[in-house]
Amino acid sequence: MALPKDFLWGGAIAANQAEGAYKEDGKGLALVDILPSGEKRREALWNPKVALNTTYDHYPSHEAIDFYHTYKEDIKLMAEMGFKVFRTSISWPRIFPNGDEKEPNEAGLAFYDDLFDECQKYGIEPLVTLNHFDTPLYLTTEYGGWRNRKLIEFYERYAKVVLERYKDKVKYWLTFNEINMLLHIPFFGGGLVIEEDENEDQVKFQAAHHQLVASSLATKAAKEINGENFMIGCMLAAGEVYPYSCHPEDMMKAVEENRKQYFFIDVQSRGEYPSYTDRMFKELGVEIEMEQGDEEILKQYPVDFISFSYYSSRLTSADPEMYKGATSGNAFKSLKNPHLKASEWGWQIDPLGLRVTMNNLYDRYQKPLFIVENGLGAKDELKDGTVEDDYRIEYMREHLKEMIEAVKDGVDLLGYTSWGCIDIVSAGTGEMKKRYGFIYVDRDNHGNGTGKRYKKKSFDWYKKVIETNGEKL
Ligand code: BGP
Repeated sequence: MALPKDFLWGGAIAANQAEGAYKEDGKGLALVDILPSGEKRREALWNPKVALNTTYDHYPSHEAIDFYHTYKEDIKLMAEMGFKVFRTSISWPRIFPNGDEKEPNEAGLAFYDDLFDECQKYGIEPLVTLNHFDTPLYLTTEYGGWRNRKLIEFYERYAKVVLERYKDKVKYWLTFNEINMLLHIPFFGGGLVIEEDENEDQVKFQAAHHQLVASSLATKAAKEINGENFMIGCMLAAGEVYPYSCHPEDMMKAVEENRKQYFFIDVQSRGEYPSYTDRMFKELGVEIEMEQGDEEILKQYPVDFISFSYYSSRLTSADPEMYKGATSGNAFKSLKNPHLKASEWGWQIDPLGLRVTMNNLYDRYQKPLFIVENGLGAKDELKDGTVEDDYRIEYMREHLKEMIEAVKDGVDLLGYTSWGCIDIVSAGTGEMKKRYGFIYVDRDNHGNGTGKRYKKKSFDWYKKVIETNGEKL
């Protein structure tokens, strides 16, 4: 058997894409609660000022799939598939509605007590992300988001409250979802509204510094509260950046592009800024404002494991002419790889790229890895109470094969949680029609539908994969 017998098979969602109940039991507004779906969402994400000053006709996070009320039914279905782990996030504004309060909202805390109890009832380990694109909106409107160092204090207070509250229920914690997304979608990643005349890289990397310090303070709190019983991980939107050609200039560009992604994990894993940042920051016109104690806290509290999302590899070229055409459909402005097929949303499909990425991450950090997102977003058709999603089974089978090859290559892998194990709202499009789940949810892009759950063909397939610990794909 290639995988360890205690391999953590499961699935992942995020509070803001599943829970709904966006103002229930004292919850405050999150960044995502002012974002519409479809094309308008793209505009709002790239220009948050639009979102802050516009009233749209629908906000997908407001009801999502109503997981806040259906979690017992949904966790039961995940237990039926044999999940060992279930990844979700805590909605920060459920605990601190504005984010800068001194005392937490008890009703918000009580909800997650019930949710984690439900997981434990089936022997399912919760894997909890502290912040998954849903920073309290007030921290943007009042403080400017993560560009403001004050957010370190507010995040540390929030982390201490939940780490203490759930210390007997949650062992696996992630500090920030896709922390490098700050570079690609700064509003999602850092609640940042960047002015035209600002040096965008300066704002983003200073915000990144604040998040890196906050991440270490959360790790410090975890170790003080629960010693070695907590596992704290960082989380990267990963996907090896390939050079478009064997021209040495393309190779050097790929080294630089990979470093820009790895930078966040380098700091959280090694506990210090890598030497290449001197030149990288100088070329970007970035000067990080450090405060007394920052370097010590980073050094003393590195993460225990490296988690990441993988949807595809990426492609870069040193030749600006190459960027005249269309790039692939994801947020990384990657060139289209002529050797790869793409999903209906233009995300290229590269299973072997997962093995490449896993080997490079493990060689670089020599810490356990955890795949916390991987899956295929598709336009599933519900027919006769099910979905014949052979395309999803094919996508996952090919990626799991390469994941197992990477383990045979010597990579230490803790677990695998497929993204969107139940249909939820897409982060990038805000739509329900981009479905990832083994479970179909009867809800459309405008929140209409019965909300009923239906097992897709992949439900029983994944159940068998887990039962055989990856032997039967
Ligand atoms: C990642 C996010 C997830 C998830 C995933 C799929 O960036 O961590 O929240 O949404 O992307 O993206 P999408 O939902 O846009 O298809």
